[in-house]
Amino acid sequence: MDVEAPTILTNARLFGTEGDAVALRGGRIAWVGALAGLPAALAGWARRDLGGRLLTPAPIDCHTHIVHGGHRAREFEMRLEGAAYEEIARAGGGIVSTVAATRAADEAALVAAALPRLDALIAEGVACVEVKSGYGLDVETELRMLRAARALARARPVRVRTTFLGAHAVPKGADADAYIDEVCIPALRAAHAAGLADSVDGFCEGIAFSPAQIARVFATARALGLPVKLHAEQLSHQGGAALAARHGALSADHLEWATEADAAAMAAAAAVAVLLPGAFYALRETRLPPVAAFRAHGVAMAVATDCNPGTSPMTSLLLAMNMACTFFRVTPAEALAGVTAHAARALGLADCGRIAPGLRADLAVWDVETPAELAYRIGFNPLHARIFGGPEC
Ligand code: DI6
Ligand code: FE
Repeated sequence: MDVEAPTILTNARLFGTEGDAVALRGGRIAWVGALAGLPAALAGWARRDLGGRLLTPAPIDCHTHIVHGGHRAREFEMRLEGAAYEEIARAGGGIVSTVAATRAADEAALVAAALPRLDALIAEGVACVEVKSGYGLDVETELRMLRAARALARARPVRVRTTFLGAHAVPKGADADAYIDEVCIPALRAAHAAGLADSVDGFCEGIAFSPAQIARVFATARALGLPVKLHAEQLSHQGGAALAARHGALSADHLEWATEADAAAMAAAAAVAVLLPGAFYALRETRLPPVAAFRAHGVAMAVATDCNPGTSPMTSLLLAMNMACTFFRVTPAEALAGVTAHAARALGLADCGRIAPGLRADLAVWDVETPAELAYRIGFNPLHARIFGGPEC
């Protein structure tokens, strides 16, 4: 929907705030309220009647790996034949097989491969996507992935936040400690120097990196002034959530093996719990993230696709919402807050994710009557219109 000129959206059902009208100007939300109380100064603005449709903040996918080479359909078949994810990873498949495909792709090829995935997200109204590196595992390819991610924001009307994930896997034949010190940290410094990283992530897991190794990456990130986040407690309990909390992380993600104490530590650090039900589904996990503990301790919960070629080849945030409800028992309203306000927090963004004056006019209009309808249907996209505030606003 084009809203270049000052416009008032009327007859809307608003999610997360009172009123039935929203005024937009210059890519920002100028006013929110009941049309009956419209300020006189706005009386002459153009109006657009939304016909009673639901108006929400545009969804934000706050955890993706959409930039990568190749695919892992063969690994999918192997898992169906009984192989475990960790087994495949230890045998040289898994993440490191995507590393080979990513190293072989130039920047244009990475962008071309990512665009259909990005377009699928945009088709569901998504206005902001986080994109991680982590399939290069050498300085040159990690930076190329981040450049490709930045290029996506020039190719489509969408905002991209980049995350350096050099500590994603140990390259074939390498020593984990040596890799962290000799490749990962220098790559992080180079990415920062080139202005390519908005935040820093790691994979704290038995098949990846220990809390001590991640702590070295985090120390560098903090010294560079970059916020951190962490893949934590996905396949086992390693102490990643507590580590993330100690480092003031924006978020800890996955968290199936997180404990009540982890929830308390995350609450104290105001870290968001990013739930990734696509990976839970694809790996046929049974261990549930401690949603009740997150609620009890007041930990904000976000929901994301984790779109990646191995454990979550999913490009639907609506489906992630449905899975978060069905598998994890979050409520539909929590799922919607999880892809809007809490997703923004997980990225450290204060200018989007809510319908409030001054924020970006990144909005989605849905052909539904209630917020619950968004999470309830499976494989159905009720987006009526998407409003993107623009790259510069
Ligand atoms: N956790 C994930 O879900 C992805 N990375 C990670 O650390 C999986 C990445 C992959 O298997 O390619
Ligand atoms: Fe991930």
